[in-house]
Amino acid sequence: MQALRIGEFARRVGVPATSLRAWEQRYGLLHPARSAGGFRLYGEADAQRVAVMLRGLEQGLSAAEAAAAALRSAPALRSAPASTLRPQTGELPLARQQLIEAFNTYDESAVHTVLDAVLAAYGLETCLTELVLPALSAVGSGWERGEPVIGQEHFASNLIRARLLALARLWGRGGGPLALLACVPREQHDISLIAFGLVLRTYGWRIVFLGTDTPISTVAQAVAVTGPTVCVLSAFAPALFEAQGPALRRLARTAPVLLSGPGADAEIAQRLRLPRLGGDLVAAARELDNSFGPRPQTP
Ligand code: B12
Repeated sequence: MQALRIGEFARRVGVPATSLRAWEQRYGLLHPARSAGGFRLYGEADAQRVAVMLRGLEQGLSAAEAAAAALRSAPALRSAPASTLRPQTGELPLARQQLIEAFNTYDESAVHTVLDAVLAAYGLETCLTELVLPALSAVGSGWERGEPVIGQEHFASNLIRARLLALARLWGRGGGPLALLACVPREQHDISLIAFGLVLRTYGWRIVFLGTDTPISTVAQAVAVTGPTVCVLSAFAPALFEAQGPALRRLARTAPVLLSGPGADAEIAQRLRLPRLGGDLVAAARELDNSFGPRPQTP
């Protein structure tokens, strides 16, 4: 996220500028840089501390307690035993190991501690791409090898899903372009779609999220009501898109429809004559913003 003035930053994080200023003055929650003209500029680390603060408030903490938790979250990872920490590049692999270990031992508070620390220290994109999604896939790969990890995998995915949706609070607010996100019928994997929405949000987009296993008729109804800039549909297997071919073609007459997720391969996109968002989800969010996002005004 680029450095932002208070108004735009407030819009991005979904908190009024007056509250942000109060949190900065009272608790030192925000650490703005200064522009050449002396304006305060807020960045990703500030946004993450606000996210941790909001989570604390939602859990019923007082503002002072939530701010303290947000400020504590950054050093938490660094306070791991020195023998197990390598500076800089070693920190994220270690955090990943800690997270997988926390999943495997059903240790909920350890999961939150690692997530809070990495979110505050590295920001959202890195937390998603270097920590959360690889750790989820690693838990899943034990399942692939026939190891008894279904309990751990359910535990991990429920916790992660809840954490990501907490960060998504008010992601529909603001004045940016609107993305309608849904998983196609019979698709239960929505965590990566939520992650995609969170990254897109950092570009100033608004999100309407319909979640797993959504009938295309329901998507069409939501398109009619919300008039999205784009409609991004996700599936982990191409067959799930294939099964909805005619309905997807009809939907594409009402809004730009993009196929996404591991099931959105080039072949199915060509067969259905619909564009797809390829690659990893951070690159996909950037690509979408480049193609459909607001253009700077030319004088
Ligand atoms: C968590 C999980 C679940 C959870 C989902 C929770 C949720 N709400 O999302 C639950 C328990 C519901 C589940 C259920 C099932 N699952 Co599951 N699940 C997983 C697991 C462990 C993680 C999935 C995940 O989010 N990965 C993180 C993603 C982001 O990683 P990725 O695939 O590398 O994605 C990259 C790109 O493809 C792209 N991308 C991915 N998604 C998106 C979305 C957008 C918008 C964009 C732009 C890009 C993008 O970005 C990523 C890189 O940045 C995987 C294991 C794995 N290796 O992934 C299995 C896995 C996906 N599941 C699998 C299976 C088989 C199932 C079940 C059928 C199991 C069963 N017998 O019941 C069911 C039913 C699924 C259904 N009908 O939809 C298989 C899929 C095989 C396949 N290709 O069809 C996997 C790979 C495990 C395996 N090897 O067996 N699962």
